[in-house]
Amino acid sequence: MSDTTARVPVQFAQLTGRSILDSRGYPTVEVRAMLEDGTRMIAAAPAGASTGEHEAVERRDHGRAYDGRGVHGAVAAVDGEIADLITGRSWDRLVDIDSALAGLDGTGSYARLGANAVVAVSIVAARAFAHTAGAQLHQWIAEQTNSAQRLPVPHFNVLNGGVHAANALDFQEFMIAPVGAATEEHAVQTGAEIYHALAGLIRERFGSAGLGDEGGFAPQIEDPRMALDLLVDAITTAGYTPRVDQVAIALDPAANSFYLGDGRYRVNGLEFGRDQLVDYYLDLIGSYPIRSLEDGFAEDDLDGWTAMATAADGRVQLVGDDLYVTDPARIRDGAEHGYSNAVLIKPNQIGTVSQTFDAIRTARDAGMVCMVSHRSGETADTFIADLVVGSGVGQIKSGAPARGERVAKYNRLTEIETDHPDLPYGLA
Ligand code: 2PG
Ligand code: MG
Repeated sequence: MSDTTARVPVQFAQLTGRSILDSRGYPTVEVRAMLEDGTRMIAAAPAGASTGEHEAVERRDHGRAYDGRGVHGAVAAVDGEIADLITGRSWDRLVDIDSALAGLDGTGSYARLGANAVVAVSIVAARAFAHTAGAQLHQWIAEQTNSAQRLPVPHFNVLNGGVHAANALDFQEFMIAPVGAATEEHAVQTGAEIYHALAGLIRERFGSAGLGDEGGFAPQIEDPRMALDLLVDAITTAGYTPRVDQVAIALDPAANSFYLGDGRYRVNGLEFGRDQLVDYYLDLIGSYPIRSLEDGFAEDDLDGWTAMATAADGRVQLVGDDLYVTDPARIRDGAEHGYSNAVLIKPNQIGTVSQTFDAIRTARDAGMVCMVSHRSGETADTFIADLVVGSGVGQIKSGAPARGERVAKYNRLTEIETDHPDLPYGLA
């Protein structure tokens, strides 16, 4: 973990954990802190479903409750060992707390304390440092990461498939990105209007559709092209222009979930070799206004990543999510090998806020861009909204423009814009 500049010391009087429900109705960890001056703050851990093999490890109880997904062990770690470590002394820097957490855990993956406990503690600590410095969280993050603040292009996940939905669509996420909007407020309005137009089209064509975990619709579609046609129609119906510099499309196929091994994939009932999958993606990119492709290949199919990067030759943003798991070392390696030109940033994949800052710095130093991301299991915590503005990376995905846990982030972005109308909007 790299160094950050010294700030006013923070003293925690109390640190406690609690089990709360996430957006899927499974337990997750909430952490409450009280500072010596009596100020209280709170943070909660999100939870993924399509997780990368190398992510920091959540601690689950594996008992009878909640299908084994209880978090009482993780909460007990916050109330016990972690509170003992953090309370009753003063801390100069967040990185000191985060390093101490890594040391206390001792596993290198937070498997012992639980990454779900650690990330919530680290986020609450970040809030404490911002508060003590008298700064808004996004401003404090800008200072810590030495960034120019920017309001990001939201990538609204409006059609869901893969492991996030019960339909037959193999690709996990079909997103719309109002790249050409003038402001965050306008971007949010654009996303919501297209979402409503899409609801109408789906009602007309399919009668009804379920929802996926991220609030996007999950109609009974199998063919990714049908989903893309729906998106283009919805964008036009809502009165916007489907174009990479206006309302663009972004995909997260999350290819781990349809990887057969040995460079082979199954999409829409068809089997593809890695070169055929490259051609398939290039064909989609040529036919639709797609600006971004995340996890188009499985995390351990590095030849697939290389083939795609070579063939795309910078014409599209290629985002590594499961590939990098927000790990600075993996990002560095990806940059050296040229696997992708972009990195997905999820604090709970790596475990602490300081390591997340490192991941962003590493990507930036390597000339890669970043997109900050929620998880499919979320809470009302809005940390990632401040993270994306403060780090100035210019892109976020937080699901559909509907459902409380998703709009909490978008509403926080427009709140920041209301308070700071001078901040620029758009891609970095
Ligand atoms: C992803 C994420 C978030 P999950 O694959 O990018 O959209 O899904 O949180 O299930 O890993
Ligand atoms: Mg992903």
